[in-house]
Amino acid sequence: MSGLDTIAALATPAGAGALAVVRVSGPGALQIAGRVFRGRRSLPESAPGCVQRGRVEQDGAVLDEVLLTVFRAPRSYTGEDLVEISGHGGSVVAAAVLRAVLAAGAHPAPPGEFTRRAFLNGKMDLTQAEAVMDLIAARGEASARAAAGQLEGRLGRAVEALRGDAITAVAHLEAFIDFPEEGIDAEGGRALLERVDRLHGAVAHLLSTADEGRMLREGVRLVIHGEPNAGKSSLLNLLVGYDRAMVSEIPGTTRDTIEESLTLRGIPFRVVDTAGLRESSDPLELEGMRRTRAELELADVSLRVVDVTAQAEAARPNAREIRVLNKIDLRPEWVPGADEVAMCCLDGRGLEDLVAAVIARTDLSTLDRCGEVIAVNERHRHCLAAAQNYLGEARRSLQRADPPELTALELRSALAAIGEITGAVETEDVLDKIFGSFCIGK
Ligand SMILES: Nc1nc2c(ncn2[C@@H]2O[C@H](COP(=O)(O)OP(=O)(O)O)[C@@H](O)[C@H]2O)c(=O)[nH]1
Ligand SMILES: [Mg+2]
Repeated sequence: MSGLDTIAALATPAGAGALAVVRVSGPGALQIAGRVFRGRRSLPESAPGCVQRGRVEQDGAVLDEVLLTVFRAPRSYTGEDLVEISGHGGSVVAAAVLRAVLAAGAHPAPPGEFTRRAFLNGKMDLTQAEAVMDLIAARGEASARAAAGQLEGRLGRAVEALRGDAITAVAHLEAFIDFPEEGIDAEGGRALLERVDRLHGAVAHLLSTADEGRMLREGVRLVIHGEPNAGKSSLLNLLVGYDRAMVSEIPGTTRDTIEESLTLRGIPFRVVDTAGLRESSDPLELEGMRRTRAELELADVSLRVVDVTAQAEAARPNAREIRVLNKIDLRPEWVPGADEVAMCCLDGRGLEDLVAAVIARTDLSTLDRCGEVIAVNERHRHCLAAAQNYLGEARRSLQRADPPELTALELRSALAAIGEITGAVETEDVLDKIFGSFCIGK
């Protein structure tokens, strides 16, 4: 689709609601909306930011009474002329308004097209465009706050700062390339090495937020495991608040893993109940146990459920594991140790302690912190990991005292990988930096 098309789509969810908003964006937005809208003033002449009441009509029939808002390029979400038609939120009426706009000359917008145009028109960088999607998809308040921070530009600014440093380093090297007879002197080499090291550290720091980013976006993987009959399925049911998994006194009831989504104190989780681990020759149970082990490999936090009435097993310390001493109602004298929580899944005793312990293990402990957190996504992680590799190569190249062209090659690759995060183009910037900060003509 060319950028010159005018696109339209329903911006609110399908179904009955108070309002439905049809968005129209592109050079023909006002003309097209003007063909279906009957208000006091003609749309193409209306002032930016103006809201008008009127009717949407098609072939002389009134479809809806609406409020229409006009945004003029470049001061709109997409950076193009944009019209928002706010009508009644019935699925039939909203679809009819959209059809009328399409019949008047707009093209149906593909998914994400409004935000894609906002990026192409420089209204936001790529991390902000991604944050729009994250904010909409957020399943917990913590995720929403982190996404709002990214939308506001927090990650974009951090990446731009990295890029600025990388550009300076490249510019520094370019100066040596321009005067090859002099080579990189010892002091210049040391300064460059320090700069590359700092950059490497900053990239590593951003990279270290990838786990938090995944947990906030996809949910923390919480895996419940333990011996048969310990009360694992009872715990899952207690956490999700309804009888999701079958519970019985027959060991081996849960054969397959069962996964459910839930939110605890604003943090999204994916809770997995698993088949108990024990000696067995039943092929179905063996497959269930294989799945249990596979889930444990992926767990962010695991809950080892122990039946306090059964033989106590030796505790194996594990930073990501919490021991749940279940059936405490049958052994009220039992006192939990560190990294242990006493529970009764029948009446929910200990649940608050368990939730607190789980959240403490996620590193996302407080919502306030999530408001400040920079948590990169998988794409950013990929770019940062590439940048880290190139910076490592650049470092080795400097230490070997390679010709500056070779080191510059690695640094430029790092710069490109970093620039990919925000969608920036780097070559012009490098040239600007060189001419701006070095006295090449000297
Ligand atoms: N007294 C008592 N019984 C429990 C408790 N939690 C689970 N049970 C019982 O223990 C049995 C096994 O529970 P289940 O959740 O199926 O265990 P799983 O095999 O680990 O999934 C069932 O009969 C439950 O009702 C508890 O806290 N106290
Ligand atoms: Mg079970």
